[in-house]
Amino acid sequence: MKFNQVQTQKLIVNDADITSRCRCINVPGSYMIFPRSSRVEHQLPHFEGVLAQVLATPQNGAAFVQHELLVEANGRTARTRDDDYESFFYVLEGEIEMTVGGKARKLPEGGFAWLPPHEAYDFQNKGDDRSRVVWIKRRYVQVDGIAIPAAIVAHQSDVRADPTDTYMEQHLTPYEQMGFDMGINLQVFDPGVYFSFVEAHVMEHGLYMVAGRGLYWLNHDLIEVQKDDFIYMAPYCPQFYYATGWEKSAYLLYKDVNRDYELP
Ligand code: UGY
Ligand code: MN
Repeated sequence: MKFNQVQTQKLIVNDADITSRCRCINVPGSYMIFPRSSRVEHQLPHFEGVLAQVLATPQNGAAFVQHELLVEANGRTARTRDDDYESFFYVLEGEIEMTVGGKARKLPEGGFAWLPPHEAYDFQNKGDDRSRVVWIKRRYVQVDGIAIPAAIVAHQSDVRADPTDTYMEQHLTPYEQMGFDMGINLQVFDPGVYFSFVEAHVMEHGLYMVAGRGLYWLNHDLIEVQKDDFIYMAPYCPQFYYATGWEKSAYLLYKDVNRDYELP
């Protein structure tokens, strides 16, 4: 709460064009652009010293939940968690120490963890500075004959980068394995690189810009995006990315994968 209160006061004092400069866009059923400057935090049960910016939920049509957690110095899970959901954590800034299966691991910037449902875990920020952590969770869809994968705790630098037709991609969850229904990748673009076609697909996306800037074309709207923006894309939203600026741009992308669809 402190964070945005400070920002809001600055805008009120200095500027008379607050709404015309607003970059937050919500097109229900299609997409949402959610920059940090428009976010409001709240607390979640059983965390201490942690504020959550809620990015995607069933409230905006998503079949997953995505938060940005602001973990203050000494902020932590207040008790060992054992969630019904599968979870993915990615450190945007700072460091947390995460304990999974009784083993503590430091997760610095770029560190991540994927946890199957009911994997007990704790985390704590043992540093002096605030950490920022993306947390994505969803209900795991178990399939007869396909084993639930074991937890992964790693760093993005451990993961191979593969070229696609135009950009580089790292699978932080190895979703070429059918046990994973949560596809998480890092997509990295040199300036000037763009998709080779307009994508449209049933999978939804939670997209977090981690570096650089670009133009996102979403359902025929062209929007400038930059580091720290969150984008939600609904199923079938037509999408095209064009990397601009002078440095590489990159984003962390959630997509639902590897499962068939139920009929009503
Ligand atoms: O794989 C994807 O769906 C990905 N290329 N989409 C995106 O980056 N918007
Ligand atoms: Mn896509």
